[in-house]
Amino acid sequence: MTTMDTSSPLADICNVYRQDGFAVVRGALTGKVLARYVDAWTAFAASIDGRREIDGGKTQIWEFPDDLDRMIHEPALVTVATNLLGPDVCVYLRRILVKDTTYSGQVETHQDAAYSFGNPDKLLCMVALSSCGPDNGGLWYVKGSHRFGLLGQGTIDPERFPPMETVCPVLEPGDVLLAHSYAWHRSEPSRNMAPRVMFNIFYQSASDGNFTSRRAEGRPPLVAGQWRTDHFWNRRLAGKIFRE
Ligand SMILES: O=C(O)CCC(=O)C(=O)O
Repeated sequence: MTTMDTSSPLADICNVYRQDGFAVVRGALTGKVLARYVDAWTAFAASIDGRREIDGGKTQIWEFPDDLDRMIHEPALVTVATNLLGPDVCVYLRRILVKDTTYSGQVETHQDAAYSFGNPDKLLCMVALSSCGPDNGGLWYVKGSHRFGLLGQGTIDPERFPPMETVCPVLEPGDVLLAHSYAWHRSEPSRNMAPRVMFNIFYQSASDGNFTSRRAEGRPPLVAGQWRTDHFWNRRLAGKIFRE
């Protein structure tokens, strides 16, 4: 397994991201900031008491309190996003991806760009709120796979492509896995059922007003710069755009 240089400055991390399609920022959130989010998750998880929607073969939590949602504005994350996407950045989606004793299944190799809308140049941030690794169903990414561009929906068979290394970065709370929305990834069943909690934010250029949110939002949250569009579409609340 490839290990990342934990002392890389942001520029180096961005270069690894461009080269491999993913990279890790160690300790992006630390101290009281991190503790606030971990506590907010712990309180929220207790309040929903294991009740989760299994959606698309995985546990995705789309609705959660503002004290977790606030993470989309964290300067450490927004700084990475502006470095990779330019000065004007908004949020395409945010959700919490969980594996634990309630759900511990696997997700086959795919790319997220095939399931999202608007500009595919989206930056996925997976902020670890627990330890995440191969033993508890962590994410495996295929190095360089983003270079094949948009392949469409469904399971991708890496055997049909030239050999590429697949790695499962081990994350500790506060670490962030960055990934391009073209990057192929999968997750294996949890072996030890220890909670694997990732707060997942998709950032995109603020020239793109497509988004998906269950909140009553007319436009996605702007986290840096200014709007570069006045066309907004919340796929989840606004419904289908095609006649059947
Ligand atoms: O939660 C997981 O293990 C996988 C999630 C994922 O790959 C996705 O939603 O694109």
